[in-house]
Amino acid sequence: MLTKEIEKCLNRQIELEFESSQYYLSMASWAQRHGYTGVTKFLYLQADEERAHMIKLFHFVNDRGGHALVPALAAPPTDFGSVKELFKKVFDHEQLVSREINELVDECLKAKDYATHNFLQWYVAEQIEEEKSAQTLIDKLEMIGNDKGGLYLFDRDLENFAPAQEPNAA
Ligand code: OFO
Repeated sequence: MLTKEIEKCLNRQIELEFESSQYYLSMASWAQRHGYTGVTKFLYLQADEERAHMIKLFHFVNDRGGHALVPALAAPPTDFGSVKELFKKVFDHEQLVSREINELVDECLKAKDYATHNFLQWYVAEQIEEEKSAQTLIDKLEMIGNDKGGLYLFDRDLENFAPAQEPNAA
């Protein structure tokens, strides 16, 4: 059974995954409007993944005797400046999520809730992958600089992007 405090923390994480999904969806829309087909595809996939992370939490909370709540969300930003700025925002956002997951893991240890602690290890592993993937894309964009041909190839490469295998289900 979840304690009220851990249930509240997990619902906060649900909100954050939901927010991430909406954020990436808004980025996908921006990229689509600007004709970046590869970036668009990547971001739609990312938005779907974040939604799946949220649903996974929903099931866990309800299975453990809590009540998973659908949060009210503020609308995400709609303008992302450039592809490089956009991916920097993705990286910053993923770092924020990692910090929140770490806090949550810490709360579980304090509450001696080892079941939730164990469940959250999947998210810890997933965050490592997501930070790495955002950092790799930023490194490539740094390399490209202002070269439009380079940006074209970057976008084309992302069209063939296959998301990294997610960690095994907890
Ligand atoms: Fe939910 O994986 Fe990142 O944010």
